[in-house]
Amino acid sequence: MSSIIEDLIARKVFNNRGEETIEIDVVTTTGFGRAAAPAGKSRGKAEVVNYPSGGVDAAIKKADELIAPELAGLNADYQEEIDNTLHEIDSTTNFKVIGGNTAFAVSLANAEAAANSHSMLLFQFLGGSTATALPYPLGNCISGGQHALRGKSPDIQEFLALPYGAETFLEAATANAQIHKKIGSALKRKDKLFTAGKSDEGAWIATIDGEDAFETIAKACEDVGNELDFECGFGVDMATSSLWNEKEQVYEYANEGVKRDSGEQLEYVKEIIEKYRLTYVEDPFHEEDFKNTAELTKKTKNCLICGDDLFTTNNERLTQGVKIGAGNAIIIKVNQIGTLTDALETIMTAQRNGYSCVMSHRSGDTTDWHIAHLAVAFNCPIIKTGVVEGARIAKVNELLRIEHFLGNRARMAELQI
Ligand code: 2PG
Ligand code: MG
Repeated sequence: MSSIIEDLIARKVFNNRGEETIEIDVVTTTGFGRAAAPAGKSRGKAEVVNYPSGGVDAAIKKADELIAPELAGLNADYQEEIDNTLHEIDSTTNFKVIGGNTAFAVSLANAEAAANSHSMLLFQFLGGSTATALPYPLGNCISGGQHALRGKSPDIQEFLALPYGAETFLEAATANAQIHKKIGSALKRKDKLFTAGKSDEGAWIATIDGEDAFETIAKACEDVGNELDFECGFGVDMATSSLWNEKEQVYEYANEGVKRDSGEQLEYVKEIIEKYRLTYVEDPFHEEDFKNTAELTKKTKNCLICGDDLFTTNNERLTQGVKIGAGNAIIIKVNQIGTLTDALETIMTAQRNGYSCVMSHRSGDTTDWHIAHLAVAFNCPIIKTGVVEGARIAKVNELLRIEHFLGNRARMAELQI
């Protein structure tokens, strides 16, 4: 079997928002891999550049003219060499020339082509025989913030179920589906203007405030937990960089009609963690505020404090956070940093320092299911990938296939809350 790259094909496809994105095919002597890039709406400032100037068309041209000839003849098995070649071709630190999404799609398509060349599934190829742990699905049920209409729905971007008591992935996915459904019925009763509208990530959009959202998800998780007889926790992605008013140095909660300075924000987050027994809080402070994130991490128990915009899957930023104890969990979005090798470096730093890795989708996504494999391959205890909507179900269903494939070797990942 040989994994020598024979061809690389780039094309334009669309994501769930109808935005153009790049898809790459890698063809080796005996294998094939395909990957399409996702897109964020609440992007961190430290993320790599998505596309070169000229957008997806320019990216496709770069893939055809610069990347394909360089990769032809290389061995797809050597992921690091492929990813280093992408860095060399680009020559900037933020993938400004070829685009981070181009790097992402090439890197992932290459990994899959290598696995396929050896007749292996991606998670087996990357993770080896010990990759048998399934992640807990962190499922978005109610949208707010930048993922909805500002001021009309909760200021917090995502209200997420985390059924951490489930014994199998199937049980966990079942719980999330039921919680999502119950929340829909509750919103119908609560919100007179409810039209059963959903966000890009398939979470409900309603004209309710934050407190209503907390109470609704708390009740749904409790009820489903009782019915299924295991613990269903929940948490939030506060995505506070989009609430932060740099000039006034306050977080603006437009729906609530409240402004909070950093000290008040710290008190508020502590209060909601205790009041609603949150098990997960993402980006409780804006993306440059490592200090208050560390302060909060010190002051809370039994709750994951997770950095997304804070770390942007960037090893240097994570290292900076580790030094002062900012957070105890990290979102991994490969397209924030560009390549699989870069993301893996960050994952390894996280794991060495006891941070839980949360493999994540983007709000703009396709039916690409690679993150399901990455979560299992790299032993991530959580995957954040929504509950319903095609791009989300593609990942959930792929994890169900992996669990089925593993049979009695499958187990749930160890999650430390
Ligand atoms: C986030 C994500 C995904 P986006 O903030 O965590 O839920 O949103 O992809 O828009 O950055
Ligand atoms: Mg986030």
